[in-house]
Amino acid sequence: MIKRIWSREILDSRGVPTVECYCQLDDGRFATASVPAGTSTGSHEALELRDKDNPRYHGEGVLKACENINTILGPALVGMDPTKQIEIDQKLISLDGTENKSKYGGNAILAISMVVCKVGAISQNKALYAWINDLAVQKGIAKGIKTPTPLLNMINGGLHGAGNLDFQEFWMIPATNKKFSEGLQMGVEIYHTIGDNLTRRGAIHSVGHEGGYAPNLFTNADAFEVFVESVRQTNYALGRDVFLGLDVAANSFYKDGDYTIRDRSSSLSDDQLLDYYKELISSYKLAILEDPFQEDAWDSWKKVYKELAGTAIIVGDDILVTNPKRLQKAIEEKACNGAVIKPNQIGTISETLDVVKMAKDANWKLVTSHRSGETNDTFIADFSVGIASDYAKFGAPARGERVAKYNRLTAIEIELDYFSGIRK
Ligand code: 2PG
Ligand code: MG
Repeated sequence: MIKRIWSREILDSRGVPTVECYCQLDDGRFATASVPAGTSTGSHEALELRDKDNPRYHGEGVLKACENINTILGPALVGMDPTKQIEIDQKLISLDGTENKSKYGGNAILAISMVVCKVGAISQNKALYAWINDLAVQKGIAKGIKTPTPLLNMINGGLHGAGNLDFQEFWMIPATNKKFSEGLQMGVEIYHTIGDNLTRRGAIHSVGHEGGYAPNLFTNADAFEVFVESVRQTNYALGRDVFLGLDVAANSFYKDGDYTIRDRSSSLSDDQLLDYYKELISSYKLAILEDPFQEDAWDSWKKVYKELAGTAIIVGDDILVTNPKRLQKAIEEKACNGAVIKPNQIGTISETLDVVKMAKDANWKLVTSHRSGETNDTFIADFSVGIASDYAKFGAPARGERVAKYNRLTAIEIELDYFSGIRK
C-alpha cells in the first residue's frame, strides 16, 4: 500500500520549473515521476499551476503545486492500493472538483497519477508498458502492445524554434513496416544530413526546444526542400522508406481571423491556407498533418478532413487537448482522423485512457506525444507501447530528454523480441 507521497520542484529541458513526485510503498519500494509542460499549449488544456504571484523564476515556479501534493493530495492517498489506478485518479479528480483541475493544478495531479502508475507496476513486478496495457484493458481497450512508428522532429519553427519558420515541427516518418529501431536509425542518418545541408546553405542554425534544427530560411516550404535534398543523399527513397509530416501548430500564427506565414506576402484566409496545404501535401508527400487550423476553427477542420483525410492523416492536438468532450465533438463532426495523446493536457492517466478508447473505437490513428518542456522521465515511451499507439513523437533524435524516450523504446523492442523468441 501507499505509505508516502512527496514532491519537489525540478527544472525541465527549457530551464523552467516543473513537478517531480515520489511515491513509496509500505514494503520500501518506490518510484519517481515528473511532468512535462508545453510551450504552444492549447487554451482548453488542464491548468498548469504556477506561482504567478511569486517573482522567483519569473513567476513560473511550482511550489504551490508541490505543496498541494505534500499537504493535501498525497496524504489523502496514504493506505491505498497502488494498483487501483482508476479509483485513485477518481479520488484526485473529486478532491480537485474543478473542470480543468485548477484548484490543485493539473501538474500536481498528473505527477501523482503517473507515479502511482509506475509504483503500481513495480508492486506487481511488471514492466510499466505491460501494466499500462492492463489498465487499458480495464478501460475496455483491446489487449495488445506494440512499439510505435516515430515522428522525428527534424526542423523546429514556430514557438519552438530560434529560427524564422512559422510551422512548428517538420517530421521525418519512417514507413510503418520498419521496426522501431530501424526507423530511428534512418532518422538519425537523415538528421545529420539535414544539419550538414543547412550549414552548407549558410542557413544559420541552432536547435529548437525539441532538438530539431531551427534555421533561417526564405519560406516554410524551403524546409521541405532541404528535407527532400537530404533524403536523396541517403539510401532511402521518399514515398517508399520515408514520408514527411508537419505539426503546423496554427494557433501560433493566427491573428484576427487570418494566418500569416512567410511563404505568402499577405495574410491567408482559412480557404487559402487549405489550398496551400494541398500544394504541400502533393509536392512533398506529407503523410500526416497536425493542427492545420487554430483550436476553435471547427468549420475549417471539417473542410480539411473532408478534402484531405483520404490522402493524409489529419491529427488534432490543440483542438482536442486529450479531452473526452472535445474528442467526442470531433468524432461526431468529422473534424480529424487522428489524435495527439498527451496525458498532461487532461491531467490523469485514467482520463487519458478514456480518450485513447474513444479514438480507437472511431478508428482514428493515435500519436502519443511528449511536450516541448520535458524531463528525463521515460513514462511516455512505456505509455505509447502500453496503448499500442500507431505513432510516437518525442522530438528530434538528439538532446538528452528526447533520446531518453527513444532509447527506452529500443530497450522495450529488445525485450519484446526476446520474449517472442525473435532474439535469443
Ligand atoms: C505540440 C507539442 C509537442 P508543446 O504542439 O504537439 O511537440 O508542443 O509541448 O509546446 O505544446
Ligand atoms: Mg501539436
